[in-house]
Amino acid sequence: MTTAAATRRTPKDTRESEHRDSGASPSERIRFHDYHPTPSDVRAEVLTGLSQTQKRLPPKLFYDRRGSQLFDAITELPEYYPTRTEIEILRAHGTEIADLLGRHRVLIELGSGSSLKIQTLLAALQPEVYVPVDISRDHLLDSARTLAGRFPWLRIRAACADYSVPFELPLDPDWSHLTAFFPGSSIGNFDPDEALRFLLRVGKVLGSGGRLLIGVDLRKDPETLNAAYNDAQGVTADFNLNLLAHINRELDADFDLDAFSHRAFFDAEHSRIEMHLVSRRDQEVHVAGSTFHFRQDETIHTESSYKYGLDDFHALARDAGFQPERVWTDPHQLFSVHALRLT
Ligand code: AVI
Repeated sequence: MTTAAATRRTPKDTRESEHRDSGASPSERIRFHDYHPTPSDVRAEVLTGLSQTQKRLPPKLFYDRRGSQLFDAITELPEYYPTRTEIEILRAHGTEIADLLGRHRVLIELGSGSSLKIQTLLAALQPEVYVPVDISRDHLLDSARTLAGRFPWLRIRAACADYSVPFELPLDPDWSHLTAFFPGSSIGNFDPDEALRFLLRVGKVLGSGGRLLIGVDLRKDPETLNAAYNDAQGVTADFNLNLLAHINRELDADFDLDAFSHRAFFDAEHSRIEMHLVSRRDQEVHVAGSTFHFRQDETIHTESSYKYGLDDFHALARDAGFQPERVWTDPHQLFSVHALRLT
């Protein structure tokens, strides 16, 4: 099985605008492919989510430009341990990771997160081509430019895409031995059945022998988890509320940000953090021509962030056809990085 054909969308859905940036030479090494969801896809998803008994909004809508900046700020908070712990693991075991993965032509990154992580990996693996995939166009281009400047030998094929649904990637058919990096425990933002479907899709893209290096947050005491999603500076609250600002702008909605507040808590039964926006009062909100009623204290579920045991994650990976090869953790067992190989 090769490349993206398995997940190709119909031409009608795919609005690809490939171009080489003109100007300075780092830009000449960047090609940009736009498979971003259409406004009507977003509208339908938002209207459906707000029509349910437990109102929901998809977490991918956090990541407009401001949301991506707020997420970057979250990764530097003292309470938010995942990012710095994952970076520590990648640094401490970088040589071993590079030896295991080997040098391949192509490195795909799903959800281009902190540029520190990918820089460590690019330096270790030295691929010819780097394929970052992210839903935030601005963020993707900003980081592609930075990396093209830092790694003069690197070609970049940036894909603006929503990887939470079947997605296409700008891969050449003759590329083999693909390696993908899915950092930051973004796998935890999928419900378990979605996580399985996602891993199956990634497997199809990678093809036989392909490898996935994936960061997974581990189950731990509720105090540490609750603190990580309720930081003292309120950055996570701003990140959560910014989702409403994004919808106001994108879907001509009139959410009053002062009329909602942030709530996050660990649900031990499902082993997940749940993030919600809580309506401070009875109110009506208009979104894309539809009216939604909120009672005081009614919530919108905006994100789940699942925390795995090592064995649970291995079982999930195996169900998706991956063989766990190695796992690295930090001394406090806060976070894990897994090398998986497609059998
Ligand atoms: C991107 N994702 C893995 C983050 C998480 O921890 O689930 C998003 C986040 N939400 C609140 N803080 C960070």
